[in-house]
Amino acid sequence: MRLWHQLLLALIPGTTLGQTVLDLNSDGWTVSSKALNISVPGRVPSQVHLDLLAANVIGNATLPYVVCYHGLNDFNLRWVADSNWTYTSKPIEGLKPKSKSSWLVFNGLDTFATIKFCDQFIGTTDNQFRQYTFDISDALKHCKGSPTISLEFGSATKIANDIAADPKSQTWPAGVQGIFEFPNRWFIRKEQSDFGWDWGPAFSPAGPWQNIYIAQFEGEGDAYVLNTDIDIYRKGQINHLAPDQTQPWIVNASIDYLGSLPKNPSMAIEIKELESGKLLKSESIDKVVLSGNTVIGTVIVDADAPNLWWPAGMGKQSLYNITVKVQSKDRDLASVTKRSGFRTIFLNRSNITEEQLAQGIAPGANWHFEVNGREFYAKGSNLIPPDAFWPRVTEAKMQRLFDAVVAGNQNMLRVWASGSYLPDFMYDLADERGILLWSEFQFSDALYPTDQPFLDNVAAEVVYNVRRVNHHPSLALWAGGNELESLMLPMAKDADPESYPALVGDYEHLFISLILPLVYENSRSISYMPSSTNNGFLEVDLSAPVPMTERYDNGTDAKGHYYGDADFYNYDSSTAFDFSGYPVNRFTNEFGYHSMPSLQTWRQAVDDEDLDFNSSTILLRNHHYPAGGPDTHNFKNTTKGMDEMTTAVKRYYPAPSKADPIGNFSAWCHATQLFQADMYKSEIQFYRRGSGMPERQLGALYWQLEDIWQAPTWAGIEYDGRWKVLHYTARDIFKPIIVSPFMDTKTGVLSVYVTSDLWEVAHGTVNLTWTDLSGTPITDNAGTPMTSQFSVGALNTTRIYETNVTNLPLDNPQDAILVMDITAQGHLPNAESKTPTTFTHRNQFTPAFAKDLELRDPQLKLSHDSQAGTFTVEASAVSLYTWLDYPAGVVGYFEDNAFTLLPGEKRTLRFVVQKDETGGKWVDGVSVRSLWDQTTGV
Ligand code: BMA
Repeated sequence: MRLWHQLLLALIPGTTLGQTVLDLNSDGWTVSSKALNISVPGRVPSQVHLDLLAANVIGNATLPYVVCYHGLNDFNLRWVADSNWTYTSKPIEGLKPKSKSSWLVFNGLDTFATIKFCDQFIGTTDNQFRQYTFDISDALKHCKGSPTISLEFGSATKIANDIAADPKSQTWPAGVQGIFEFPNRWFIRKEQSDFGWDWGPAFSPAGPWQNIYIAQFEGEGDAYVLNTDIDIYRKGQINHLAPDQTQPWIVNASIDYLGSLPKNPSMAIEIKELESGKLLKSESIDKVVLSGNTVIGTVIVDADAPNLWWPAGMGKQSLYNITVKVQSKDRDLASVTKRSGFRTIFLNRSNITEEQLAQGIAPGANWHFEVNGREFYAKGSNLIPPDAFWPRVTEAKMQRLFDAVVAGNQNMLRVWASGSYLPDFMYDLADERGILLWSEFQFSDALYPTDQPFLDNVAAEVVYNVRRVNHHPSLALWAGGNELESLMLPMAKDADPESYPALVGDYEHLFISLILPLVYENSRSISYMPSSTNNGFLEVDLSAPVPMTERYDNGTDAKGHYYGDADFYNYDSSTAFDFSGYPVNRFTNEFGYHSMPSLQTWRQAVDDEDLDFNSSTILLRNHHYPAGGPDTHNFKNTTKGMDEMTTAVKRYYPAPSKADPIGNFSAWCHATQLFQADMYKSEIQFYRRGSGMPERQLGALYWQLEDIWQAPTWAGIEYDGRWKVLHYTARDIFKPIIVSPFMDTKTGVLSVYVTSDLWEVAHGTVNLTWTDLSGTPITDNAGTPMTSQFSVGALNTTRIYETNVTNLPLDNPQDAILVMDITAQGHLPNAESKTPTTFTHRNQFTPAFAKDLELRDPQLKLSHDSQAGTFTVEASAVSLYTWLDYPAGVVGYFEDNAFTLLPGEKRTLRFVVQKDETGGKWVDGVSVRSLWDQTTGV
């Protein structure tokens, strides 16, 4: 049973001074719907579904995974989204009735709320992403009885439909707007994927999803800090130009407050290194700028004084605490401490220079990131909302996720447009771990309205969020939205060529004329581009009505010119491994293919009798392809997506056909993951090789890092943190130095490349070993040199071997494997030690696809050393995709997985435990299998 506490009204110490702040975040609220005759205990922050769940109205709260996500609840719980709900507080104690002024502060209401205080109307909200404040001084004076707050949330699904039905509302050419489940999401400023996406459910939650406070003021000098923008940049820095690394740092602190400050306040800024506690700067500023309810002060820090913040793998993540105090006559009026760091991060989209041309870089424009003036290879993936209900996203879970990102050798995540702006704690976790967060405004796969109220609403959202997260060194970029230039505008052009110029005009109005200046005004440190995938810009003129002239497709058509980043999906699996079809560009920010989650994960949400590829539950939980509307039974679309997975498996891998239905289901799920992982690997190694090709390709972010629920999706990490084959494979192919085979299927030419993203030359040895699948060496190593030396340049690639496979003396290409092992010495960027690091990598090539290989039983042996906490695997024949599995109840990852093991080798590995609910018993459930087992056994 859940205990309901009294509404706890705490005084918040520390950050704000001279006023009373009541914290209304607690249990003790009520959630009710008159129409449905439901009234249950609620809390803040929360959402209706979560409170209904806690009260066992929509499931059993003691079964954490079953809740909300069980079976077909995506459809069955639509009545929650389609209803209106009211959150009512208990009587609020601790308010000072005689305060000069009193304000309600909402850090986030989802989405359409009518606010009442003491039963008196206070105001309304219509944007999930904004912070709202309301003056309740009068209402408090007229309050009869004990004060209470009520928040009446209207149904977002219905309101969106009502707006769409209004004849005054904007319309767009048919077929352009991306509809997943609930329609009309583009009219409202709510997480767009709440209305369904091709990887997620459509719950459209409502509620006070962020904190609520009441601030009371007694007079001049009382200030409550609403938001703080700390902008650290090199003197003279301009967002779209490369910063000059010799310039001193400007630290610009700007505080938005409620209340009132005296006419000439001063400011004190103190900057201390987090690790050493060393004071970097302490300065009092007499000349602060007061503008509206914002107070601004600036200090200068010597160019080389701070230790720089670097992304993971490129150096340390040095952090500083910056304390900003607003003072008057030595009295502190407001004080804020933010943890920040010194770095420049710049998206270089400038034209290719003569010097670059001379280096062999193809003409066009750059499209890559530079941190502290250094270009680097961006390795990573796309982050989607980690849950359909943000209030239950815990810091512990996000720690595990971000630890997996770093363990996965990733240094950048694209925070995809159309989830939510990330909470500060996630940027904090990224700051600590060195994960760059390419962040986006929440617009995706649609064209958006441009009426003035909509623009004003967006402007407030943009300003609040840009200022809120600007101090985080992990913040890498702002992008206007997802696929707007690469997909939506071309679709609009096809659908309605006549209205196309007007539609481009609308697009530029919102994403360039409105948003760009708002980003630039609030951040000198971050680059902005209007759309996630683009061909860069022709010109930036900040005084022009459209300050950034996008290139769109106005590049030079001549072959060999490159301008932008690419987004690439191809669901025709027959060409999955044909790299001649992969995009050649400067950066790839999305690519992928979907796969099934593991059996353990399915079981968190689906009953055993439904664990079948053709069960309605499994089919309808697959949203690729999406239903395309509120129809809950679009089997046609979902079957198409399921077929893509099974067809891919059948094309390349041994198709499981096990007697035990669950065993068979599980093996099939695993097979879809093998294909997915291999396909991503094939692409990632191609893109990385491009760093040394004329396109000078400097980034690969695959779609998608993690899951929002248990379903077939593009994710590499399942809902509760379990790694799919993909995350292990990506980890392997994102290592700093890799060896990779490139087989041209048309000519039979096989080239082997070593690619490095270190910033210095590395030297090493490669061993190329041909064996048959029992592990017996092939005579004369099939004419291939066993070993050779190589050097690979900084951020470059080198071909170390080339042959024509059709000419190789192989008796039986279906019984042959080329194992490539490299060992190299090199220095990691900014490494503290002068001793070089040793890098190793193994890759393999088989002339035949896995399904045609003459596999032998590797008779895998697994042993566990409980003292050392390690697992050891041995094989008696070549073991492909050697897979260590672990039971439900524990979250973590093996140090390696899905690897090739040769007979005679021993792999000893640890399982990194991130969370254990089994009391250590999980070790007994660890098992090992390989490709061989896909078709054998139960
Ligand atoms: C791109 C993304 C997402 C989508 C994914 C998979 O379109 O930007 O919108 O979920 O591909 O289809």
